[in-house]
Amino acid sequence: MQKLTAVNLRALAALIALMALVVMNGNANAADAQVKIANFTFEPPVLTVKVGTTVTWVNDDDIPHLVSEKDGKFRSSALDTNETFSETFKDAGTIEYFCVLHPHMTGKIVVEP
Ligand SMILES: [Cu+2]
Repeated sequence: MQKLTAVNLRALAALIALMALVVMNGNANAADAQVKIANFTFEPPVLTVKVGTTVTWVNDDDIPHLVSEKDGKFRSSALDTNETFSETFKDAGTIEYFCVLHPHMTGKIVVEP
């Protein structure tokens, strides 16, 4: 009886680990992408993602930057060093954005169906 319980517990632990793996993989595939802001540049300058992806910008510079869609459809607050801003893209298309404080800083998100 004790042996059986130990085997069951091991099987259960393996199943939980497997489910956790599936969940983590699912998130990585469906969801998250990152744009780094460093040296007054969005990196990568053009990022291609699938519909439904959440893009997170992170400021690696020592000075504040903003992330604003070119027509203001979304706009972050001023991001200090290591601060982030996220936007989820629900429609396919090309989104152009720039930094309000340094308008020469531009980037694009290409959202594919
Ligand atoms: Cu900037």
